[in-house]
Amino acid sequence: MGDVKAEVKNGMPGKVTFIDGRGDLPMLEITTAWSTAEVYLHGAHVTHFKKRDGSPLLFLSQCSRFAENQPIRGGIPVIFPWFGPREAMGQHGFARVKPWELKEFAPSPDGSVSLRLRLPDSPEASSFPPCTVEYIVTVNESLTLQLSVTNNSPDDIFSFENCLHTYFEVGDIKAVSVKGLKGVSYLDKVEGFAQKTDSEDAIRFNSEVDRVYLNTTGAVDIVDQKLKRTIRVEKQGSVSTVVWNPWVAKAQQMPDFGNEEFEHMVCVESGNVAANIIKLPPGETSKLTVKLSSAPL
Ligand code: TA6
Repeated sequence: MGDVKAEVKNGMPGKVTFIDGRGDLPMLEITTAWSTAEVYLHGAHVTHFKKRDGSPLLFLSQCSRFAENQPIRGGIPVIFPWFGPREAMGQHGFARVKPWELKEFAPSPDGSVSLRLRLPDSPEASSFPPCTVEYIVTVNESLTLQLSVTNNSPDDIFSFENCLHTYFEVGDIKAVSVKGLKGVSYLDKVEGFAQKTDSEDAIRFNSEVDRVYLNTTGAVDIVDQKLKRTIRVEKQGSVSTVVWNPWVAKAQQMPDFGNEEFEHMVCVESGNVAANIIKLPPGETSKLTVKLSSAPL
């Protein structure tokens, strides 16, 4: 394992260090002038991002597993090629439990660091059209993620869902409001996928929330009165936003999640799911890009 540095204008080189992470899974530790981040090859999973002067942006469960074929609980699970349950194939696709290949890492002249990862072929992938799936993680003052899928089939349309299922760290869920989804229609999973339209200025949390917002391309703000910050989620190539907090009962049902941890996380996820499923023609590429940034209140 080792370090890669680069001479940069701002005097602070971007650095990538390869280490054995939790569960001895290969992990890349990234340091820039502004921030630190951690990325596991397992699931191409970003588990940590923190600005020098701030609190961690991402929530990671103390009870998370770090093991082959198991999803990591927290950070940014990469959901592909399906979202939610699928008969005999498990929940939320296979990309999040596969070891991805590191194709490239580049500290760039402005001090940012980018990683490019590729999802290797697998038995599970054989029931889908041939495709190339890559993920670029860029770390600087903010965290930018880009999931691209190219349909390599000569003549089949590739229908798939994708989602960056981000877990954000919050000070106290009861002091959090999520803004940017007023007027948007959603499927309420807590009420059997009932179709609704959000009439509230902001989502507030005092019970389980599990909503799939459809046909929405706007940015979402997570306003945290306890940590005195706003996290902004900006996206391109995504028309669905999912908002989730398991609250008490669901938290107790999840073996890889602490009973009280629902108080310190909220998921705001960006992708294309349910009725927004992607239908990618042969030879074409779809790109899902998400930029995560934060600012003091
Ligand atoms: O994105 C929200 C959701 O679909 C919830 O319904 C809940 O199941 C969550 O994902 C976590 O799923 P997981 O398979 O990681 O336990």
